[in-house]
Amino acid sequence: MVTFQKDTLEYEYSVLEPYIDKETMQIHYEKHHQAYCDKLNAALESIDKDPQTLEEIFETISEYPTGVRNNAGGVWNHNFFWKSMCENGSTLSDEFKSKLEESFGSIEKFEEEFTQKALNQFGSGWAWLIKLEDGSLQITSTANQDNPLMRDVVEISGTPLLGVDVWEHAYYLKYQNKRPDYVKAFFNVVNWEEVERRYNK
Ligand code: MN3
Repeated sequence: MVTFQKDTLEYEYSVLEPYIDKETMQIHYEKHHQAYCDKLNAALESIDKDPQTLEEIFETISEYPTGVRNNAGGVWNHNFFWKSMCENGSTLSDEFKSKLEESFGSIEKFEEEFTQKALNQFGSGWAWLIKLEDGSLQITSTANQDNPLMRDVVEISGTPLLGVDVWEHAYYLKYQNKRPDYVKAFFNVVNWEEVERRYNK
């Protein structure tokens, strides 16, 4: 059986400050993300499937118990989230900027729509920018730790390009109940180079 582990964090906990604080990063990575790994590995022990990758689990997610769905999502989503951010954010290329403008009208409108999705996600979940099969961009959200790659359970499926964690544990220490301030701050640390790399893959 494969033991799933979280990816190594490629930067120090403090580099996303003042937007995402060091303490939140540390607890989020060391405690929350680790807990998803541990619970996923435990949940897989009690079933007779032997998936080799998280994506393999996602492909037929409805055949797995809820514990696997929640925790496999938790492991994948956080690996993805850490790589979606970098110190001071990275610059949007002209090409991808045009792509966003074409899809949403302007960068500001993209940010507005993405923020609205993040704010309207009731309770815990994620807001996403995804790529559909025809190459077009769409903004969506998922509940809990669901992921747009879980085709048989999500409303809109696609390839995730950017995601923001809107569970309270992602922002409560610094922003308390002010999710809008957290999402606004998130845009300062988006790693657009990584987003674009995902789009072109
Ligand atoms: Mn989280």
